[in-house]
Amino acid sequence: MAIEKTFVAVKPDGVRRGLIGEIIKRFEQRGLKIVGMKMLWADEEFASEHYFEHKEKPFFGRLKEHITSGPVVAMAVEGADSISVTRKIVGPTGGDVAPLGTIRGDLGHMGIKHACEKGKICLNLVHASDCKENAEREIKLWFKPEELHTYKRADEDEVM
Ligand code: IDP
Ligand code: MG
Repeated sequence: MAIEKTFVAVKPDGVRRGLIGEIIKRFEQRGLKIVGMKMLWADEEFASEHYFEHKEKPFFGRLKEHITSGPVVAMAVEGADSISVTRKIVGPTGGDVAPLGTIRGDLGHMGIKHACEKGKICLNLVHASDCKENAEREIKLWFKPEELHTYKRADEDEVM
């Protein structure tokens, strides 16, 4: 078990649906620590950098269009194995296949396109880094060093 930092964002569809608090709660209640947080509206160049691993994908243009369509709540999330734990909390990419209990499974809205279909971007509310390399790269992209904080959660001392 390693203490890691990872990057999580409430995407514009999550912000527009009024789910910022509900989404943040899921990470906090699991014991993860928010060590950086801000709202910002990415432009196309920034979006290209964030999603650079998808630049050859047919949906790259639509992906950038979506992430730049409104403000994003960006977070640096710290905790034991936080990269894999946040991915578990978020659930698989398609909201239609994501299990109940995950953010995408619980909050996927049947009236809004949340399945990953060809030619569409699935509106799945949240982003979470998928590996250590991307977590480090994404935190560096979204946060200045002085925007990341070190503090103790009250429950950290409760562990025997
Ligand atoms: P992830 O967010 O679960 O890590 P990625 O494969 O990194 O999924 O894709 C980034 C985002 O691009 C997804 O969250 C989703 O919004 C969108 N996306 C991924 N694959 C597809 C697809 O096949 N069709 C439509 N949208 C997709
Ligand atoms: Mg991804």
